[in-house]
Amino acid sequence: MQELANRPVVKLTTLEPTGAVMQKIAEEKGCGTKGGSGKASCGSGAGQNDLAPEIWEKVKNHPCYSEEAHHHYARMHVAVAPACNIQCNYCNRKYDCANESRPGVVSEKLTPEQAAKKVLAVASTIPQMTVLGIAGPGDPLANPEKTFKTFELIMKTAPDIKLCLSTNGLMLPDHVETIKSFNVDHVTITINMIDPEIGAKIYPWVFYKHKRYTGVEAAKLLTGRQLLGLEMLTANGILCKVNSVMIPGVNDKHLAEVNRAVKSRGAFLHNIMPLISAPEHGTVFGLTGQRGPSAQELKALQDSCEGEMNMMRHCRQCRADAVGLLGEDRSAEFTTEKIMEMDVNYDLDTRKAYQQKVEVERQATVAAKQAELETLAGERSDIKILVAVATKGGGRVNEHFGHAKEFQVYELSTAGAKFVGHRRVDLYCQGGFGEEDSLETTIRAINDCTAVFVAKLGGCPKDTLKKAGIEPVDKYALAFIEQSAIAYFKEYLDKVKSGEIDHVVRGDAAIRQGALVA
Ligand code: CLF
Ligand code: SF4
Repeated sequence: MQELANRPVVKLTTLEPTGAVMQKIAEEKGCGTKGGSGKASCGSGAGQNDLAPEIWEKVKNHPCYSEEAHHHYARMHVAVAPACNIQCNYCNRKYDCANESRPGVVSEKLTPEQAAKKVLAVASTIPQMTVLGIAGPGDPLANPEKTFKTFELIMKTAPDIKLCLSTNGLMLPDHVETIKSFNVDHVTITINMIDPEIGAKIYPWVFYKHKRYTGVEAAKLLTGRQLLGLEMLTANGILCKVNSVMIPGVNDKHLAEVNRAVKSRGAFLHNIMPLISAPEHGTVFGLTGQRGPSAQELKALQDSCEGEMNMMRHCRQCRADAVGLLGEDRSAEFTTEKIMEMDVNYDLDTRKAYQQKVEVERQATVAAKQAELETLAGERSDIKILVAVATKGGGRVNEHFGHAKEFQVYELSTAGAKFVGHRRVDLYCQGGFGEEDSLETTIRAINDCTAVFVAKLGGCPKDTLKKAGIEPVDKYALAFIEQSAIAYFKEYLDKVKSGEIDHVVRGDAAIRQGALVA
């Protein structure tokens, strides 16, 4: 602890990109523009061979910072930070909403002591839980005492768990030293704009040093503090991810500029997320009918920014009390009432042994993908297709169609299989019978996909999917996703070449907005 507290903190005072310094930081992180392509070599899809060893060590078990890790490792959030110091037009902090998965929603607020107990309970039940994040329901740095007290308790009782923080960035420059002293290696800043005129359409007010700012003045203050905080963190060797909410007609065209600005300041990863906006959320954007992007609009923006920097595409826009693998939510198993009755046995050796087994499975996934990729060697084709996959984790096709709450989407090409997103859906299976309305929303959600891989599905959804032009595929049940996807693509190409099928360019798909029907 003393040793950590003595680590020097680099302070920056300029808001301008710091050129050579930032480039060096970026290069040390594998994020630079080496190779002349301008393409960053870090990011969500990057594996062990793409990153410097010290960076790989930091990201390898973090489900948000490594796409590969998110199939195998879990995170949890503790809702210890209720207050916020700004207002975003897409936010409404809600309590007791079991069916909603979006930031700001929680079922119960916790004290730091309750949070520390919860972490031990989860860590002993879910040994692959490697990261504890504080992400609300307000802003962690608008509640610094509660946030840092929680980190302090967890550092003492569960030293193998990585600490993570997600903030709007307003108070970040004031807390870099403390963040560093608690060994918080991963910080996310939500940056939706660097142009205050655009910011004024997203943030009605900002509360800073006992004064309320509005309009352009508020946005100017916020963007200055966010970029300064980012510079200070990266200069101190802390991995930073930037989250941006894509709001069509407001900041969608501007986010490429944001991408360049955060890259030049050493951000490790950029996560552009769709606006979630429905009237029932009670947000300004929900009530004014501001729409979110379609699946293809989001992908096009992420693709265009990927030329500059690798993009996170597996974000699930988690609740502030989420628990489990990204895409599953086990928070209901860990209410304060249930934790009190639990027999908590936090054992470091048991956790390590379990994680070693997870690593063996993970290596097998990677090896199977590599082997399958060789079958595409020498193939020449511009064809790209998307496939949706029903999975409950482990990198395998292991979920029934009717039980899927989301589908993972992979883009297949001669370069292999690339994770490009996920689509939330309503449960089709409603206790023994199929829900036709859910099937329609599922088809809308994966309408841009050529096929859907499932562990099992019934005759009725099979026929409806086929009619919609989506091929249901259950022959890869329990197999590795990427290996299966590459094998499917090879067959697809062969069929197109032989004239057995025509390649069809699929249309757009809808991103789920409302609460889940579960
Ligand atoms: Fe939580 Fe955020 Fe840490 Fe992850 S979530 S504080 S970096 S541990 Fe992850 Fe959830 Fe997306 Fe956040 S999927 S909302 S990016
Ligand atoms: Fe909500 Fe977070 Fe925005 Fe605060 S910073 S208003 S908690 S989304």
